Amino acid sequence: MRRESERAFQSSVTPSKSQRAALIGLTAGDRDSTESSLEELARLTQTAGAIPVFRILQERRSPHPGTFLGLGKVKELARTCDEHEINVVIADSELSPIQRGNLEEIVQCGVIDRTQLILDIFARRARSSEGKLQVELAQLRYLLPRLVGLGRTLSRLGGGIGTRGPGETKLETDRRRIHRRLSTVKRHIERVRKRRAQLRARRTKRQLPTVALVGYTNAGKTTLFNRLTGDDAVASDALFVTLDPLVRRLRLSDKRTVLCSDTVGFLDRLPHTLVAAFRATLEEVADADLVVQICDSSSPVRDEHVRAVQRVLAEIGADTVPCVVVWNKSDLISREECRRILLREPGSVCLSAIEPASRSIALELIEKGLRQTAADAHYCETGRTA
Ligand SMILES: Nc1nc2c(ncn2[C@@H]2O[C@H](COP(=O)(O)OP(=O)(O)OP(=O)(O)O)[C@@H](O)[C@H]2O)c(=O)[nH]1
Ligand SMILES: [Mg+2]
Repeated sequence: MRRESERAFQSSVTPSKSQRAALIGLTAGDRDSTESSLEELARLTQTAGAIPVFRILQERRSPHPGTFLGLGKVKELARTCDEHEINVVIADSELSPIQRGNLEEIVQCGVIDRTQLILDIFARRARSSEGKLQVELAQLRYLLPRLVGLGRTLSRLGGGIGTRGPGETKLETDRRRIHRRLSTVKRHIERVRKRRAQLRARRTKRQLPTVALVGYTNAGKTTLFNRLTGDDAVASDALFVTLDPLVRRLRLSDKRTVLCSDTVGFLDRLPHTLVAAFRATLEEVADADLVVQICDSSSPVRDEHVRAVQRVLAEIGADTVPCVVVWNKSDLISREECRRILLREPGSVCLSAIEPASRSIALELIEKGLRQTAADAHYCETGRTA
């Protein structure tokens, strides 16, 4: 029997280039960080296949309970949307069903929020059945409490961004069906999770240490992974290119073999439903012997990115795994800036994963990190085969 939501995935229409988006956000004073958040929302919008046409940022301590932006701003938004022939408004924070419904009435076009946009991108990117299941779980959990508010949005968007996945068809009219589907998906994921745990246990038995590359989306994880392992996984300037974890063998200079994994990128305010749904994938990270955190040194908000990654690591229980830091894309910053970073963060390295020389720098860092781990945990002498 074809599954309801599978059919929804397959029938989703790729948004045409003509889908035009307006971005809206609130700032409570720190304008710089809100603007960089809107900048990120614009990149996410492009990743989802739409064109971010204009942005409205309003200074407000808290969102208007009925319309998110204040009433005056909403009127301005409606006028500008009309002028620019906007098809979808995307809010930088989560919207309540009431806010969404009211905004749609006033603006007369579809309205989605940041979480829905990210879920949509994940739905688009998921390739493996495991990835698809995890995205579906996140979507169902997001949909369930919002069924009332979503009806109008879904019909109005007509298959554009934010409409991918379950919810387009009869799902929203039948909570029981969603619940049933939820438990089926959870069962499947549990099976995947057990299989992964068995695989990990087998690796542990073979005494192969694992190294997990983590970092903000677009930091260059896959580029460095390819450089280290000689693989040719897809690396690209779009966001969330990697969703399914990849594991490859990596030979260290002392001839030891370790397993290196590349995985889904993190993001500031990554929807909790997604983190929870991707738990099976992210357990790879929590179980690693060493985490290599890759940061884009050229990003003007690199410190925020580092903090966001650390928050997700804590959320998945990986914050106690020994960690080394790579400042990537050093070709885009000055030598002086590199020196400043390294002074502030001793033990980390600056490199450029697109340059061949980065391989030995990263390898040395990983070897040092593993030696440290070994020293701390009597790595070689004790318990890995226990
Ligand atoms: N200039 C420069 N660009 C880099 C460097 N490393 C990666 N890139 C580019 O940055 C973009 C993102 O690289 P990826 O390796 O796909 O990044 P990722 O962290 O795997 O991204 P996701 O899987 O989407 O989370 C690509 O266009 C790379 O070519 C670097 O050292 N310097
Ligand atoms: Mg990647």
